[in-house]
Parts: sequence; structure tokens; C-alpha cells
Amino acid sequence: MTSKKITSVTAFETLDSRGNPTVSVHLSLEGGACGTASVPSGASTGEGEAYERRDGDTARYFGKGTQTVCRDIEETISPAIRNFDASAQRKLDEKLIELDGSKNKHNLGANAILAVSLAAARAAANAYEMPLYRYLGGIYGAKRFPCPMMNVLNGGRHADNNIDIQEFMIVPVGASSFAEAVRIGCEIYHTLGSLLKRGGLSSAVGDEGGFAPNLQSDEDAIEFLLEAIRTAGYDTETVKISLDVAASEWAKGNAYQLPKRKIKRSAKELTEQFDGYLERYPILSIEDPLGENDEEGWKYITEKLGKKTLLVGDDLFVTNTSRLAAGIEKDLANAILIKPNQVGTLTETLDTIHLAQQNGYAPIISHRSGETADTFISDIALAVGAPYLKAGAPARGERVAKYNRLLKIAHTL
Ligand code: 2PG
Ligand code: MG
Repeated sequence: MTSKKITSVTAFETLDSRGNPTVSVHLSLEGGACGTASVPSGASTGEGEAYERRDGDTARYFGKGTQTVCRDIEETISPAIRNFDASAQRKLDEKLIELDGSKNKHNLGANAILAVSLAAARAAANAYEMPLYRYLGGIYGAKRFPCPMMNVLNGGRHADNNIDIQEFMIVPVGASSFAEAVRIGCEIYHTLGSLLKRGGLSSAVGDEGGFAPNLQSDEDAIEFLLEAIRTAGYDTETVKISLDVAASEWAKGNAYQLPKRKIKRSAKELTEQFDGYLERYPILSIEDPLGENDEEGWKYITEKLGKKTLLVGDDLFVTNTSRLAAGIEKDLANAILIKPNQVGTLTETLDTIHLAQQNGYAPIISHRSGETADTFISDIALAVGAPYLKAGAPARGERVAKYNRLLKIAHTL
């Protein structure tokens, strides 16, 4: 059998979809196989996320360069993991965590560690001549395709408009296959674009490919989506709506201030507001309805709305096993957003997914607002049988790459 011993790791500064530097890694094995990976970057980041390291040299890329990060991959990480078995992922990731030596991957950077961790998995999969999802998921590697959650309308920190909620997504839950779900999502997306144009509204798109028109309110945005769903010829049994409030961005002291309309709300008032949405609209899930530090609020909203909808912890859990374990213990949320770069290794990502699944928390595998063409998350979603993949609108290369990866796999199976 071909050797899976790591022989070399090279790293280079590349660009993400926002034109900011990120980290790409190329990792080679003794037997000739190799793997590459590039890491994404968030804008509305949770406080508990693993550390994204940058050069801080303001003479380049406004301090966002990653040259020193890449240099440390080649000079510190590469010699330390040389001869490691790339298929012993847990051992390798433990070594990377140990090499860093800090609590939050502060020394080497989660961007450096994750790029190496993912590239090693790809190299090992290639050495076994297996598609990545099959390598990650074993014989159950393609048990279930996720349903796409397509962010088609943007507000909050992702857009310069009047909408407070960050993301409005369409989720074709009633589609009979992944390909059909993608088609339905695209048809609604294009219909929405035409409706906006016809209404004299902007059809320019935000970071994740969703539209960012200047609407009056969050309810207006939902109404627009419903109109697009109907006009495209679908009903709300087939297509649901998901929201990402990203309310950590709204938190002010122990209350909230809506960023665009500048209205103040308590956690209780927000819970009532969202309950009203659930009464009136076909909402499947609400992500980060409250702030990451508002434990009491999360307890309250989970008790009130947890039986009616998926309450998804993104900033709340930051893909961290111990934060999720604490949340399960305290009955906070009932679903979790999974972003590998929030925690920094493949092993920790998969551990968190398994903990979620064992406790009935739906794992939603997610991109970041700053992405690359890397499609690793699509393979994770398929390998673990995640119910949903949140990868943006069906527009912009880095977003459609995630959907196309699964379309291709679906076609080959
Ligand atoms: C989110 C993500 C992805 P960001 O909040 O869920 O949509 O945004 O990557 O900016 O954290
Ligand atoms: Mg989020």
C-alpha cells in the first residue's frame, strides 16, 4: 500500500472572495499522493472562535497579510509533522494543537492549523484513491445529501441597507433530490432578482451572493421572499425560510439594539417578535436569535420556541465541543452551525458534529462570508449525513462551488 507519511508542507498567501489574504496549503505524502486546502474567513465572528492570525504589518493588505502565518507553517509545522501518518487524523490534529500550545490557537493561528489539517485529510483520501466524503464517512459516506440553505437576501453586517437581520435563506425541504433542491433554489433566486428590479430596487449582491435591496423592514424582506417563492411556482410546503439574525452584533449591555433601525429590545421582546414570525411565516430555523453571551435569554427562547423551530447556535457554540456540551446541559438551542475554521482542526469539527448528533442537535454545515473555491465543507456535510448545508446564494463562484461539488457527486452515485 502506498505510504501516507507526510514528506512536505508548503503554504502560500492567497486571496479569499473579499480580496483579503488567506492561507492555502499543499501537503505531500511519501507514496506520491498530495492534498491542498484553503481556509475561509468570517465577518460576524463569535468571541469564542479560534484565533485567525494575520501579519499585522499595515504596509501590506492593511495588516491582513498572512505571510508570517505561511512562513510558520513551513518552518515550524512542516518539520514537526514530517513522517506523520496523514491518515491518523486525530493524532495529527493533536500534534498541531500541542505545537500551538495556546488555548485558542493563538500562536500558530487557527487558519494555519486548519489548512494543514484539511490538506492532510485530502492527501490521505487521495492516497486511498477515495473521494473525500467517502474517506471521511466510511461506507456510510453518502447516506444522505444535505438540503441547501441558500442565503438570497442580506442585511445586518453583510449589507449596507435598512435590514437588521443578517441573512434570509430559502430551503427547498420538499425537493425530491439534491439536484432538484438546487434547481428550485436557483429559480426562486432569479425570480427574486426580477421582482426587485421590477420594483425599482437594487439587485446588486452582497458577500454571499444574496441580494441586498433597501427594504423598509425585516418583515418586508420575508414578504419579498414569499412572493418570489410563489411567483416561481412553489408553495411553502416545498420551500421554507431560514433566518440568521446574527444577534451577537445587536447586543448592547444586557439588551439589544437593532443596528439599522436603532430600536431597543430585550431578549424577551425579541423572543416575542420571532414567535410572531413563526405564527405568520413558514420559518424552518432561526440562527443566533440572541447574543452569544445571553445565556438566560437563550434558555428562555429555547423553552418558548424550541418545539416550534430550529434554534441554531452559531456564535453561541462556535463549533466548540465544550461550549456545545455546556449548551446541551443547560438546554440552550436545539441545532448547531458547524464552521471548521471556528475551531481550527478537522478532528474537533467532527467531534462537535458527533456530540450534536448524539444529543439530537441538528448540525448545519456552513461556509463563511469570506470564502475560497475549496469545497471541503460539502464533503463533510455528505459524510456526516448533515440535514442542511448553508453555502450562500446560488451565485458567485466560491458559493456555487459548494453546491456543484455535491451535484457532481450525486451524478456519479
Ligand atoms: C454566519 C456566517 C456565514 P460570517 O454568520 O453564519 O453566513 O457569516 O462568516 O461573516 O460569520
Ligand atoms: Mg451566523
